Amino acid sequence: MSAIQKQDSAVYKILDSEIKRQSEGIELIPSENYVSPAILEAMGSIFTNKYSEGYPGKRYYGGQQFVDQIENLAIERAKKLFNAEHANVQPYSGSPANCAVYFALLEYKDTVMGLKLDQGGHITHGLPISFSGKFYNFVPYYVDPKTHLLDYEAIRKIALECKPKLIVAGYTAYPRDIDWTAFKKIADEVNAITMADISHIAGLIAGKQLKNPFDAGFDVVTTTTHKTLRGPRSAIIMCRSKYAKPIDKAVFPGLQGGPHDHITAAKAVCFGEALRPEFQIYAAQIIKNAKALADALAKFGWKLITGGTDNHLLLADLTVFGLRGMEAEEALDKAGITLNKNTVPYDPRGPFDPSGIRFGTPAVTTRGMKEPEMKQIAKWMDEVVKHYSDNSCLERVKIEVKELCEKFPVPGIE
Ligand code: DSN
Repeated sequence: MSAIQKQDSAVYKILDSEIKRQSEGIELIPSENYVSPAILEAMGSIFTNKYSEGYPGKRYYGGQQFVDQIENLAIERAKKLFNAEHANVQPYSGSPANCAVYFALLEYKDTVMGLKLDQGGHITHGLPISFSGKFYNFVPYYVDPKTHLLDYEAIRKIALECKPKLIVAGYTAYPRDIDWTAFKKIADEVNAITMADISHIAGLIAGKQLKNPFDAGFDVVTTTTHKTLRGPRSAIIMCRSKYAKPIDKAVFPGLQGGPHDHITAAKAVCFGEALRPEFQIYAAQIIKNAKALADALAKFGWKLITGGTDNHLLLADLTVFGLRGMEAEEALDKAGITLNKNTVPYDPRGPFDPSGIRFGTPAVTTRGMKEPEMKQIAKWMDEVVKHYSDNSCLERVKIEVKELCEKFPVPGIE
């Protein structure tokens, strides 16, 4: 960072503080991770200087010899990683990727099914004030009110009634495995297109720890690349060949102009990393760590939604301890532990001040932390939550957190 330091002290100062925050604290936001130095280099590379509207071999600017190579490499690696017939690596991020799929395969006001946002869906899965809810007739499905698990029979009944053109499966706060085959069966009964948004669990699928929706016959799979997949902040769309043309057309020129070629380069590096056998060990450890965290918190009397986890994330209802998600998030932040407040299924409170918190293990696992560290983190979380207004407790935990973090450096931070 010597160039920034020399040229722009205001930016340097802020960046330096963020480096300190990331290295001295425990990151439990389940959608965050630390990229490798190679991915950081690709994101900061001279590919950022290039414009390349179009696709490899058919561009609207000159000088594409090497951009075409990098985009083709990213495409081939993505296809191999997820066993996909077609991949588009140009979407800027998850919401634009989902938007492109709808734009390609639906007409205005077509019926679509998605899990209700406050039960673990996503804004692009039909939130009424987002483009998805405004342009399409989203019919929500729900988790079971008692078990908080997906109830496939109840989902089937809604599908038979509303006859959706497309069904979205894939979640931001669902701690359990997804039965892709059950979704595909429901969709086939009503002749609907199947779309999996695997943004949260892409790394666990690529690392062969969770099932791949394409193996169950899904038509379209979207994913961000920066969560468990541990790549740059971006997204890709994969699909069966028969949907390739409309989806490519929807991405460019339908919704986007020039792709971000430096990010495409970083996606190629990310997919290369995820294709290595070590990545499977990483993905397995994410789940082992999440389960260890769940077990330890359950012993402290925590109310975990669905009782635990099959993946990288956990959701806890904190009202049993007499505090709200926001209070817990703030207290844990002061103690050097970052996570996010989150609604729990059938939450009587709203999304800005919900009953729960959401947390997970992708980032701490990247740092090399394992089950013993998860036990320690659970102990700190429990102490903070049960003494959230006791500043001396929060300050002591912050010091202890920093001591642990010093033993587990963040990749890319020296
Ligand atoms: N914002 C992401 C998350 O945190 O889950 C979803 O897009």
